[in-house]
Amino acid sequence: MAGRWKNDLTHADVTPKAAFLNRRQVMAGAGALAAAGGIGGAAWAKLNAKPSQYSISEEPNSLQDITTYNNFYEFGTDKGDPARHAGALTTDPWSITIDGLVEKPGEYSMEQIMEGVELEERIYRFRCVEAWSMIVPWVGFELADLLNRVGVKPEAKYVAFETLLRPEEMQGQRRQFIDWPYREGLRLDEAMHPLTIMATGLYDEPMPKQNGAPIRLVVPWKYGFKSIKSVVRISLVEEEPHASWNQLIPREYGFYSNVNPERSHPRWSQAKERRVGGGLFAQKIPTLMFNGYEDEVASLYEGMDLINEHF
Ligand SMILES: Nc1nc2c(c(=O)[nH]1)N[C@H]1C(S)=C(S)[C@@H](COP(=O)(O)O)O[C@H]1N2
Ligand SMILES: [Mo]
Repeated sequence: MAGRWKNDLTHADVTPKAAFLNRRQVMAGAGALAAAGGIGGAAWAKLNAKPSQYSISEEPNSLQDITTYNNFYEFGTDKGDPARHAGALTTDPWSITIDGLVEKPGEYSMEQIMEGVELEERIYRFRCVEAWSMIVPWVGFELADLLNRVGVKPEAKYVAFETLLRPEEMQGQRRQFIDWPYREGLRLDEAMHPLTIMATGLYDEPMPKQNGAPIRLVVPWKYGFKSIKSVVRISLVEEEPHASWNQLIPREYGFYSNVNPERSHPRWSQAKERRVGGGLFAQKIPTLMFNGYEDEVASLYEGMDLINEHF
């Protein structure tokens, strides 16, 4: 049996989905095999992420879709640019500066951040503001875990995030249409919500560079641009922080940017979305309130006008 389960599956594998399903079966059977002396260690399991109650049961997009159709403007604005150019990014060593209203500010290396962290697989819907969507099997941990480790001071109301600024490696940063570095922000309760993760991988492998290696935010009930990639700074602050798209075109991209089929973008409807990989003639599918996470997050916005005021 061991011979059937190859441990060298790569991104270029025949069908990424089949490879993924194989690996899941392997992981499920691994304990039994190891006990029987069949396999000495989980050599194939790269991240060994545990399943999560927060995963949805929809079938994930292929690794091919997820790694070749990207928005990462630091590497260009074409959907294929990140896959072409993000290889230039040095992701090791890496550190995140955590500062502002925290008990233990500092520059934390990736190793320190990952110390004792139990990675989970989170299969989430991912909905871009441009009205396309995917299902992504992220691997990561709750941002709340990290924030609790550094200790959030009571005055903190928001969390600000920044991407790396390194135009030598990020060729898109040599053009100044975004005020680099890319920045995003969340209200503290949004940041502490269990659905909000720092992702360090997908398909049980380390994060591909075009998807925001080595560590990026994922907030599944908000439009994709809130999920900032390749994070190097997390600041706990009192005031609503600067967010790149909100600052660039505030009329179109609100600070909250919760997925909302009832609030059109000024230039297009948000009622439906195109599932990437569905083929040219696939029907658009209805967009769900809070991207399908309404039961979990609607209470965060009670009493707020999400159409005119806090979109
Ligand atoms: N630093 C940075 N983060 C970013 C972006 C970006 O251009 N730069 N694009 C955002 C947008 S618009 C989307 S839709 C998602 C895309 O994530 P993906 O390529 O992993 O699907 O990343 C978001 N995070
Ligand atoms: Mo996006």
